Amino acid sequence: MTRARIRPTWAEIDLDAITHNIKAMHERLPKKTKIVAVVKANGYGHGSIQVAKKALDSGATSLAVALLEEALELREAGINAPILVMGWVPPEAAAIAAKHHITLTFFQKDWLDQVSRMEFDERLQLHLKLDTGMGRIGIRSSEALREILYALNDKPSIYLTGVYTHFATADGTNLTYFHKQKEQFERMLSELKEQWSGEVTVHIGNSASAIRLPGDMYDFVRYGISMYGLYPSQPVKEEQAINLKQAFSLHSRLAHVKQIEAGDAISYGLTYKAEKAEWIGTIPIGYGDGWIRKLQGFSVLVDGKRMPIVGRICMDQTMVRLDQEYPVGTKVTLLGSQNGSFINIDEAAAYVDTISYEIPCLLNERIPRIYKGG
Ligand code: PMH
Repeated sequence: MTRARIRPTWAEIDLDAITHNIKAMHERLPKKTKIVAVVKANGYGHGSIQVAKKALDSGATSLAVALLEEALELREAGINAPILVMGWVPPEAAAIAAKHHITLTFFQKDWLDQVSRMEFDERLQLHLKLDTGMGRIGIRSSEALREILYALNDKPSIYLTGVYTHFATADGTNLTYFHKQKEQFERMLSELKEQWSGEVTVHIGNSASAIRLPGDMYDFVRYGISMYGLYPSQPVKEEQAINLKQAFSLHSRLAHVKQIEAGDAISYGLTYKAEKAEWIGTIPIGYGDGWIRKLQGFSVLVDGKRMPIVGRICMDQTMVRLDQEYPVGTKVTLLGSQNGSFINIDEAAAYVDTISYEIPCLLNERIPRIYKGG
C-alpha cells in the first residue's frame, strides 16, 4: 500500500538538474567517452529509479550500483539499460545476475572458479576490477592478473566485457598519488591486452577525475556525485571547470510557533537559553529522519531568511529562532533555495564535518521524495 503523504516534510528532486549536470559533463568529454550514471544507495539518496530513468533520457548509456539488489530494483522498474554492480556479489547469486542481464564485478580467482562451474541461460557479463591503490577491492598484482585471465579461458557461461579501477585521491589538491594509480592502471591494462584478445570496455573515472581529466577517461565515466549537482570536493569546486546544479532540496513547514521569555530554555539538556523574548518555530524533522543532531546551530530558511537551529535536534523535531511571528504552516527550507536565498548541501556537510555525499544519503525513507521536471 502506498501511504498518503501526511507529514509536511519532503525532499524535492529537480530532475532537470540531473539533465543539466549530464549535459555539462558531456560537453567536457570527448565523443567516444560515454556516461555511466551511478545510482547506488538509492541514487545517493535522490531515488534510484527516477534518477536512472532521467539520466538515461539525458544521454547516460548505462547504470552502475553497488549491490545486486539495487540492480534488480531497477530491472523491476522496467529499466533495460546495461547495469554494472560495482561491489562484491556472493557467487551463489551469479545466476540471478545472468538472468537479468546484470554485469557483475569480479577480482577473485576462487569466485571466478565457483561461478564458471555454474550454468546460465544467458551468458554472465563480467567486469574485472583492478586495485591500483584504492585498497578496497580488485586485483593488485601482475601475477594475480595472469592467473585470473588464464582461469577465464574457455568458460562458455561467462565473458569478460570490461575492466576498471577506482581512484582514491582524484578530488584532492595533490594529484601525485592519482597519477601513480593511473600509471599502474595503464601498466596492468597493457598486460591484460597482451594476454587477452577479447574486446573489453575500459573505465577509470569518477566525477572528480572526469571533471579534471575528461580526455583520459577511456570508454566511460562513472558519474556519481556531480550528476546530482554536487562537487566532489572544495578544490574541484574552486577550479570552476564545470557548472553544476544541485538537484536535492529539503523542505518542511512550521508545526508550532510561540514566543518565549528571556531565560526560557529549549529542548533536551536546555542547551539554548533565550536572552530576551524570542519567537521559536518547531519543524517536524529530526535525527530519526537523518537530520542529524550535529546540525544544531546550523541555519534554515524561513521567508527567504536564515534562522538558526536552537537547542538540541530531537528524533522528530527541530526548533529554530525566528525573527518574528510566522503562521503555522509557513514553509521552511532546510537545504536548497527559497525566495532567492540558498543553503548549499556543501555548507551543511562542512558544518557537520563530513562530505556532501553523506547528507542526502543520510536523509532516509521517512522523508518522501517529490520529483520536479521530467
Ligand atoms: N565508481 C565507484 C567504484 C565508486 O565507488 C563511486 C563512488 C563512483 C564510481 C562515483 O564516484 P563519484 O560519486 O565521486 O562520482 N563511491 C563512493 C563511495 O564508495 N563512497 O563515496 C563515494
